[in-house]
Amino acid sequence: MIKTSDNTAVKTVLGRREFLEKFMIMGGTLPMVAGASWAQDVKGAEQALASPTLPTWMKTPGGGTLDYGHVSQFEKHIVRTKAPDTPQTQLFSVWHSPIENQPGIITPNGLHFTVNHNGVPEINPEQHSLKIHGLVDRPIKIDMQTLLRYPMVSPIHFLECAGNTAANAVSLSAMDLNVQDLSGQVSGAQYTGVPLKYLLKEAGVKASGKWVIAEGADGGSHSRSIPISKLMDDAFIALYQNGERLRAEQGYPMRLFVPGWEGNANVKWLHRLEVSDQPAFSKDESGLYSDILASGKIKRFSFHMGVKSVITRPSGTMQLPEQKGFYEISGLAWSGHGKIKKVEVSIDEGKNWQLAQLHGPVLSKSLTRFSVPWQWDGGECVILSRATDEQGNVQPTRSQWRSQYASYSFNHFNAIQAWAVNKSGKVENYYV
Ligand SMILES: Nc1nc2c(c(=O)[nH]1)N[C@H]1C(S)=C(S)[C@@H](COP(=O)(O)O)O[C@H]1N2
Ligand SMILES: [Mo]
Repeated sequence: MIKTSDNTAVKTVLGRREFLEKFMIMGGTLPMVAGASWAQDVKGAEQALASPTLPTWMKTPGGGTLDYGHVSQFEKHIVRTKAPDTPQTQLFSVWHSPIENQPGIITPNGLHFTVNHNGVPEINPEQHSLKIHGLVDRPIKIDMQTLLRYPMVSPIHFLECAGNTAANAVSLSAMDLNVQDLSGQVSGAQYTGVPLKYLLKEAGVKASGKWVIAEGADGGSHSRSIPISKLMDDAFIALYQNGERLRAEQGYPMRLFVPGWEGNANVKWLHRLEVSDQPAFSKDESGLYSDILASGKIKRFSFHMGVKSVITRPSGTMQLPEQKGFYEISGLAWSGHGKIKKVEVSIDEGKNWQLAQLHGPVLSKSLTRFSVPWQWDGGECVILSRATDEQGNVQPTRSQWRSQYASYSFNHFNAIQAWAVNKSGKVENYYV
């Protein structure tokens, strides 16, 4: 029984027996308790209702509703965690997403990974604006209210830090870490924002304008040089993430979003775009975020994030609950070059490969969920996944990747991730 708004009690639910009878007449089948007939089930259900051992939530009115909801108290242990072995301060911090607990391709905003070089500024949107100047015909300054009136797009994209999975790039032996610690600097979200081509056309880029220096309003003035061609293609000013305004950590009130490009180039707290004829070689694009080749030379401007995949279940440090039996191998694949074309999975250390199912939607520069069913025979095995994108880029092996770079270079690591499963069902990071 429930009460309607005018306080009359109405019978809205069938009695337990009525429900079960109607259900059976309609040809429904219920999951049976082993060995019990359905009549016994009904009896059992009636006894259970009368029982004093019913949980309190079945015997008492529920609580109130919050004006801004949060996760169940029983799910509060699923949180971002700090990058292991990275000296962190309030200013420089790196937090990883719990991707082993994420189904699908969208990361909840509160769990999005985050990298901040100068803390998280609290910006008052009323005092914030976007300036576009330099090699333009008409320098412009747009306040937030005006920007929010522009036409917007809402694509789904991944974002990955160039330093994601660095431990596997540089550590000589595979560290026994979980996938959050190893590869949690990647997340997926639906962004909503204003395409940059509208704004650049409004400002009128001069023929000599080839680059844009994007600067953040954080204390360290994080800045990156981006070729105009990318900004005229699919880049946008992100204002929303997963249906709400950006969180402070993600760049509120606005960030630059350059789909498929390394996290660092997606300048948060954006306040200035300076059109230039050459890149700025700012500290943020020359120091920590460069790739050192095996020859010792630096590969300049490696913007794209390469094709990559990782099995998130089962993954590092997990314990399979049964010694053998049915499991689903499930993971994430993505590429900064476009859509994922296929993901192959091996359960025998790469000797044989099978095609994984891609769960739609399969979107360009977005996380893509894949899975294969797996009947574990209880023996030791090594499981791996290998992604190929629509441009034909294939994930390299770790040794193929390593041969290109200096031993200490760690950015853009996209090699195949292997997990070893031992006889007792323990899953561990493993190099193939
Ligand atoms: N202004 C500013 N933008 C920034 C950063 C920063 O410290 N300041 N960090 C960059 C780095 S290294 C990454 S990986 C991404 C992370 O974005 P996120 O915190 O939304 O995950 O933001 C980039 N943009
Ligand atoms: Mo990053």
